[in-house]
Amino acid sequence: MASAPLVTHIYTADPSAHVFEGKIYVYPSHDRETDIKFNDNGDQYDMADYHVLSLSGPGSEVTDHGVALTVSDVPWVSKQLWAPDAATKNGKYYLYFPARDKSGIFRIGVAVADKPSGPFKPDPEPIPGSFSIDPASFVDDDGSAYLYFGGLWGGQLQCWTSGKFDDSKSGPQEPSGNVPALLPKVAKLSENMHKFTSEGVKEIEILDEHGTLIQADDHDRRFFEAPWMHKYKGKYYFSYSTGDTHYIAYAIGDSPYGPFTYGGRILEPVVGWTTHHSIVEFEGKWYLFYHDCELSKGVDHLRSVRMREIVYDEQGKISLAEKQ
Ligand code: FUB
Repeated sequence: MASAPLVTHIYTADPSAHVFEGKIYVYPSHDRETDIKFNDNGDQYDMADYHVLSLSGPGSEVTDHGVALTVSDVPWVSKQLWAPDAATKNGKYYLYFPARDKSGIFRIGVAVADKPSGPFKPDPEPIPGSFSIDPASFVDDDGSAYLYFGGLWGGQLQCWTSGKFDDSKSGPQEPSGNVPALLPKVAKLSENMHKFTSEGVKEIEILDEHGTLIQADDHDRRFFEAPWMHKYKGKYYFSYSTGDTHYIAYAIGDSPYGPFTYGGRILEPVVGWTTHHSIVEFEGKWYLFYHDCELSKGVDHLRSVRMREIVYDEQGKISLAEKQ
């Protein structure tokens, strides 16, 4: 059973949900109409600002807090404000967002606010050492904060295999054959949440049931984009989109750095090419936030955010709750 879009007055996508100050706040991309032709590089995802949504609980009215950050506010950005996320620490709220810099390379920026709804004031430069797309923040029980990121094809993760940006690998390319798939990334955030620590950027290993890295040709299970981290009963759940096979999958580990063992799928393909989600606990129940293109009748870059309850079985396996 599909849920209703959270809002219908604007198109929204890539929902990152958190409980802040007793309410659910959702940090989505703000999709807009464009004449840019669809391509596998994602040029049609030409978003220019962010709105923050909030609701006091499932089924309640959703507030659109208006523009929280716009492309012209950020000196280093040229275009494409893609999937953001937010975190809180030290009484402040931090918005993490990917965008192309003036040379067309995706970087990740941070912007700060006093309230979860913003408005957010961006740092003048991207986070040093950041690259690719889809930042997802996670603050562990001990206060340590992490940023997960990465996305293939238009997200440029494959351009960084040598440690330097290689433009010849731009576009819909990735390794193939029986070699390990490209791995998503994680970096521990500094105490002030504006930088990566000196630990630098690490790779997130996703293993199959035999303890072997998921292979590049295994498009049903390999990481593509949309990383998310949540913790359930002391275990770390790393979930992600499989891109061209259109699943939301997850893998379970004992540390925020992994390794993670593939656990299954949370969401089957939705209407539209992309799929992207977040998972959050609210008042003892767990919810999946995701998007699809039903409202726009299948236009891939005009998406709408929805939410559904999820449940865990005794082994910690996730499924959609039957009754919504
Ligand atoms: O919204 C633009 C891109 O589409 C996101 O960064 C990806 O995760 C995909 O949802």
